[in-house]
Amino acid sequence: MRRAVCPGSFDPVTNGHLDIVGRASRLFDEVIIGVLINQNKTGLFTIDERIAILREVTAAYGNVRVESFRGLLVDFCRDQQAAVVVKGLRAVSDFDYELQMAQMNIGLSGVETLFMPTNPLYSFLSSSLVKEVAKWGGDVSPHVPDLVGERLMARLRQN
Ligand code: COD
Repeated sequence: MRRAVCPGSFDPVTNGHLDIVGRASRLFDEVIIGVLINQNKTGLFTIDERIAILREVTAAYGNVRVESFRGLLVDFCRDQQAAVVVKGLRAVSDFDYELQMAQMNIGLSGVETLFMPTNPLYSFLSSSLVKEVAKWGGDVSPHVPDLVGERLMARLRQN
C-alpha cells in the first residue's frame, strides 16, 4: 500500500492544508495527517480538538486518517509505514526551510518529501494569519471550513 504523511501543527486546519491533503489523497492509497505534539508551544486548540476537527473535515475523503505524534517526523513515518511526506509550498520563502527539512529527513531515514505547489487561492494562507484575523473580528470564512470558523469564534469568545 502506498502511504503518505501530511505533517503539521494544524492550529487550526485551513483550506490551504485541506487542498494539499485532498490532492495527496488522489495520489496515494492512504494519507495520514500527523499532528505534531509540541510541548514548547501552547496552541489555541488542544491536540485532541485539532484531531477531532481534522477527522470531521476530512471524513469525506475515505482514505485519510488523522494521528498525533511526538519527536521526529521520520520516526512517525516509520511507525506508519509511510515512505513519503507531502508538503505544500506557498512561496519562495517556504522553500529554504522546507528544503533543509526534506534533506535532513532523507538523510535520517530515506523518507522522500514530495512538494506540491499551493493552489494560488491559498498561497498567502497560514493558521497564524487566520487566528490573527479572527481575533480582531475579520471574516475568515473564505479561508477555513465552516466548522473551524465556528470553533474559532467560540474559542475567542472564551479568551
Ligand atoms: N497551502 C498549502 N500548504 C500549506 C499551507 C497553504 N496555505 N499552509 C500550510 N501548508 C502545509 C505546508 O506543507 C506546511 O508544512 C504544512 O501544511 C503544515 O503547516 P502548519 O503550519 O500546520 O505546521 P508547521 O509548519 O508548524 O509544521 C511543521 C512540522 C510539524 C511539519 C515540522 O516542524 C516537523 O516535521 N516537526 C517534527 C520534528 C522533526 O522531525 N524535526 C526535524 C525536521 S528535519
